[in-house]
Amino acid sequence: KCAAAFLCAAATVRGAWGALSGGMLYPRESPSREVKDLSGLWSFRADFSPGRNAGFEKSWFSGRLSETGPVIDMPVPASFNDITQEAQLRDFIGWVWYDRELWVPGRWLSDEGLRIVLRVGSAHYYSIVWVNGAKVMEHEGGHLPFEADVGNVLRKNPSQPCRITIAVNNTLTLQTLPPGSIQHMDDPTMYPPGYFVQNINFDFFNYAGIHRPVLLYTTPNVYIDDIAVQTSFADNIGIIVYQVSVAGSSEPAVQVTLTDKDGRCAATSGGSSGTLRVTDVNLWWPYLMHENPGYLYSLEVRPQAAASRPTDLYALPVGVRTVRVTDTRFFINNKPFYFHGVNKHEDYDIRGKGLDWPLVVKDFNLLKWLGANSFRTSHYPYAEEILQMCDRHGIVVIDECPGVGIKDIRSFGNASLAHHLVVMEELVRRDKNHPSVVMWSVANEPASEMPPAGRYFKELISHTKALDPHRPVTFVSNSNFNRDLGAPYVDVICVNSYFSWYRDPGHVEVIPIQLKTQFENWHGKYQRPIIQSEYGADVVSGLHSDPPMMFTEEYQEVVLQNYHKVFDQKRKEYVVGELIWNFADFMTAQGTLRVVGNKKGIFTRQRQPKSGAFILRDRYWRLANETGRLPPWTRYPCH
Ligand code: BDP
Repeated sequence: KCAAAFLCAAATVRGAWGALSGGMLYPRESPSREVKDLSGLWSFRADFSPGRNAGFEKSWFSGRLSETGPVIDMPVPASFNDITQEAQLRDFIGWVWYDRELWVPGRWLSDEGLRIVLRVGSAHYYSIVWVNGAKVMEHEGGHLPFEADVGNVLRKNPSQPCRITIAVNNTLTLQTLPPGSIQHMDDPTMYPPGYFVQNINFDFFNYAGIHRPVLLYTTPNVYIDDIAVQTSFADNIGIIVYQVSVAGSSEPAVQVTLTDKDGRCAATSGGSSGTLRVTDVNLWWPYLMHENPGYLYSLEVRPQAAASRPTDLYALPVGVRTVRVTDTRFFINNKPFYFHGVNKHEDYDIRGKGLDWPLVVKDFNLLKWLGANSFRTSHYPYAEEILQMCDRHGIVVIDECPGVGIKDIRSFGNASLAHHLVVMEELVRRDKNHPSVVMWSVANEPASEMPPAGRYFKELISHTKALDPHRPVTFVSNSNFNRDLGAPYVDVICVNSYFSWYRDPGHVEVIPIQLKTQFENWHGKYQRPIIQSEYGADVVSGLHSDPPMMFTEEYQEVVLQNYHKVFDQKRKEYVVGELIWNFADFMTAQGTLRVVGNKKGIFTRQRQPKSGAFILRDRYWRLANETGRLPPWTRYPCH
């Protein structure tokens, strides 16, 4: 099989799974750390050779990419798919190659007391990285960062510019997250020689490339490798239990200072682990739950190196808050919290899943306009920069891993589980300190009624709880409540349903009875709080019909209103949230059910509101006024 070779290439480089080493602190500048952002134009070539293996056979990493064939400009960060006019590149499966050259500051190279770290914010899906032709790291999986100390490689050639080469393969297998499979079409009367497609079981375009910034940053050789904080409070005293791991020194003394928003010292401590107590603490509150949401302290950590060596400094934003779940309620800071929010995607015209600041800020403005207090990172971890915005603005997050489309029984085996556990470790390692993150979601709509799902989810969820005993864990189900083998292990039931859409299309009148039955079944059986984690209807913006018909703005409105009636009854009992599917229209694979993408957004892909957005806005501000403590000037519609 022609394409088998490039799968083998992916298989031979696999093996990076295994124990995680080191922390994954977000690279921040400080007096001891510098950051060089390599965003911009890189050279790019997709390997269209039949086996997709020419790059390895001809060692494209050993010189400039432009020396081994034609290259095009490719922006980083961005998906490569929609950048050119070529359908072949949009739908490409296999290895793509990026490289660029840069000068590393001379003082970085001459100072042997510095580590120089190369970090990729995320690349989809399997990545291999070389510096000046020497392999420095491999990573499996999109949506999460990876990094390596490249100081030694760079110092070998201080007078030359530094060349970074990154090969990325978007091939999915039954053991990757998300899973996928390559199908070869062997009938020569129907398909050209070597023809194959990649099958996926998820409903968003499989964008690929370098999706988040590539950075070089420095730290001293004795450096803060990781920090973990756990917060609580008693009366007006905030309690921050911290743990610092310092690398490069066997017994470092650590000094910790907590400063408030105005830069005043709120508490201090010494030692690599300890407890800080903050009097008259400002708690971290969600947006619309308090007049001063998203309050962040800064935890300044300094290991004491030998007098002659530079001292590292890392300042971690910290929000003091608690999360607790009972069988009917979700509490933040001991107050019942109701999720009135959205599901999102990282998705936009041209850049696909590439991090894009104007889009990020626009989306936060829209969330606030809407009165949304939360979102789920459907169906993979979002950029750290987005979570930092959530921390600062008080937007609550259900943090989901890329466990989407697990539908094939072969994706419930040991290899899949082992990889899923590593991905959860990477996710918790990255996001554990974000106050906005209140729950982990280990999967979306897996085939959780299949026999192996019981053991799979039992292990996956208990492992996740061991990684982080302080946050509830869920996965999002659309299985039959009675046959769901994973549900017994979750803290909160998250259910997706599309009444009057995929089932009973056109019959909005069935929504109230079916939704009521859904809630009563799930709560009756599992005695857990429930979030309606998806519901909605496609709308081609601008289509109208009265009485409503599917795909018109009026139909989405009336679907929403019918769901809302039942939410209002059941939120008095045990329903703790509602998340619309979806915040905005987004691109999908082509198919008979999709009109240039999924149109269930309440905003178009270009972020213009459909009429459903106004229904939701009225509702969310009403809910906020009922459940929050808003000062008069923030109340809708004056906001
Ligand atoms: C749900 C999936 C989501 C889809 C949505 C839909 O979780 O990813 O986009 O259906 O069909 O089942 O619109």
